[in-house]
Parts: sequence; C-alpha cells; structure tokens
Amino acid sequence: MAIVFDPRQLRHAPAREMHNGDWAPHQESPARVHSILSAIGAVAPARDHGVATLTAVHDPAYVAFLRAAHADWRAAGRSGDAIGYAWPVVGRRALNLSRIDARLGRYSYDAGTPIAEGTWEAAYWSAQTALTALDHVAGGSTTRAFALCRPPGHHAGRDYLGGYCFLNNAAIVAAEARRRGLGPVAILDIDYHHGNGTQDIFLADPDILFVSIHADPATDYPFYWGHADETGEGEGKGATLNLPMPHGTDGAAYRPVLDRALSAVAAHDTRLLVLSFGADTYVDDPIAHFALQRADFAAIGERLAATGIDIVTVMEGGYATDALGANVATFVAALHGPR
Ligand code: Q9C
Ligand code: ZN
Repeated sequence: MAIVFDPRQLRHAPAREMHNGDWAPHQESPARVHSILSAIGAVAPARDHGVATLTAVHDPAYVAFLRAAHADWRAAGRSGDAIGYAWPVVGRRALNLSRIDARLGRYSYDAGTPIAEGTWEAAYWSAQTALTALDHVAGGSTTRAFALCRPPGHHAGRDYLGGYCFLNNAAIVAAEARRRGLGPVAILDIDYHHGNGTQDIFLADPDILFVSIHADPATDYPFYWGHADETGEGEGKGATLNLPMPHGTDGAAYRPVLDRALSAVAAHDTRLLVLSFGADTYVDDPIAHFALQRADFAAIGERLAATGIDIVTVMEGGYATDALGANVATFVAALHGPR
C-alpha cells in the first residue's frame, strides 16, 4: 500500500466562491488536506512526469491558459483570485481571445472555481501525485495506491475548469495507464457529485469505461451532466454508466448500486481501476445530501478490495473538514487491507 502526497498542492488557497447568490469562504481549502494528513500516517513524495502526461488529456491551449491565468489577471490590474463572469453558453466559433475575462469564461463553466496565485503549481502537483500512485501499482510493489490529490479533478474537462477542479487527475492516470499497456482501464467515480469532466473526456472512447454513482443532477450540481440516459457517444456508446441516487441515500441503499457499478467494471475485463473517491457522500457534509456513515466507507473499501482488481484511488471532494481525515483514513485502511 502506498499513499502519495506533495505539499506544493497546498499552494492553491482560493479565498471565496459564489454560493447561493452570495460570496462564501471557499470550501475546497488546504485545511482538508491537513485533516487527512493528521489521520492517514506516512506519505510518499510525488515524482515529476512532465507536462506531456497532462496534454494527453487536456487541450494544450487550455493548459497554457491555466498556467498564465493568475499572472494575466494581475497584469490586468486586478487583485485577489481570477474568476470569470461571462460564459459562451453554446459552443462559439474558435476565437483567439486575449482579454483575461474572455479567456476565463472560455475555459470555465462555473463561478465556484477561482484561480489563485498558487493554483497552477498545486494543480500540476496534484496530477503528478496521481501519476506517482499509478507508478507504485504499475511497478508491482503494491496492488493499490492512494493519491492524496488537491485540488480535485473530476469536474475538469479537456478544455475547461469548474467544480473546484483544474486538471483531471483520474483521466490523466487512466490515459497514462492505457498508454503503458496496463488496460483494460475503467474509472469508477464515487464522489457525491457527477464527474462531468471525466465523462466528457472519455465519452466517445470505448476503451476506458466510466461509471459514476452520484447525486441526481435533476437536484444537484453539476445539473447538465450525469443523467441516467447518458451512456456514451459514437464508438463510446455503452462505455459510460450513470447511476444517479436521491438525497438521503444511506449505506444500505448505496450497497446494491455499488454492486451494479462493479458488475459493469468486471464486464469490461478491467485490469486497472481508477477510483475517483469523494468523501462528500458523508452524512454531515456541508454541501451534499447523502447519508453515509464512517462505517459505510469501511464497507465500500472492503467491497472494492474484494474485486481483486488493481486500484489507483485519487482524492476528489469531501468538505466536512473535521471528520474528513478519519473518514478517508477509514476508507483507505479498508481498501488497502492490513499491513
Ligand atoms: N458554491 C467536488 O466535490 N458547488 N466538487 C457550487 C456552491 C460546486 C464540488 C455551488 C461543488 C463542486 C470535487
Ligand atoms: Zn463532490
């Protein structure tokens, strides 16, 4: 078992987000990682795999935007975090946009994901943390590794940020695993929110199965993705499975749905599973509405371990900061087993 973490991820510290029509302190804070670190024990450092592993999944123009956005914001005379205020609702023709506000709108889809001074560095090392967890499993020294990623990734698409996410760590790992011949690869997303970015990236891709259990987008963010009738496009038809669940979903309701998700993973002949793990399914999460208890995280971890499939877990959401460390440590201990 390996747990990977890089402290440069703490450099992303956005001040606030738009919440229910007002500004609120940003939920996705460095304190989340401190809570997890204090509960989880020893961590291994991240290794640098370079930028090509990122552009295997993301538009290079988007990566260039992300890298420069905060400096561009400052150069425009602004203080604080960079955030958009105008979005091209439908796909517009490709324009060579120069103004920072236009570029922010072009490469994002919500107002909850500000770019702070350290965001690029943190997002870069979050992706490298995920890739290093893959190295541990690919090297054969362990069958399961946990990437303590922050910022999270599953809402980020090929050319957009949103939902507190900038680079899609799960997608980057899945693409790199396929490139190394470790497939068939599947991604299982058990964050409370639908992983719209991951789905979009692999929507037309038959090779990489995407399965997600999440709050019904009829009631919950991200609203525009994650409905049960989204099953993939073109050659990828059938390689996307969405399992939306209602508010109040508890451990008993979750179990059979997890079994269904894992049946799909088995039917894909999965050799490597990338797990997008969010602890925002916890009963006391401040922005979510499921009812999982800490013991349910242990049960889910054991169920995943019982598949016998190699698993690279990447951390996604979870905002009940005080309980987060114990929740994640409980899950990881069950998933990785005694040792
Ligand atoms: N500010 C993850 O769990 N909510 N992202 C926006 C309130 C966005 C959550 C509305 C929730 C995104 C990785
Ligand atoms: Zn979430």
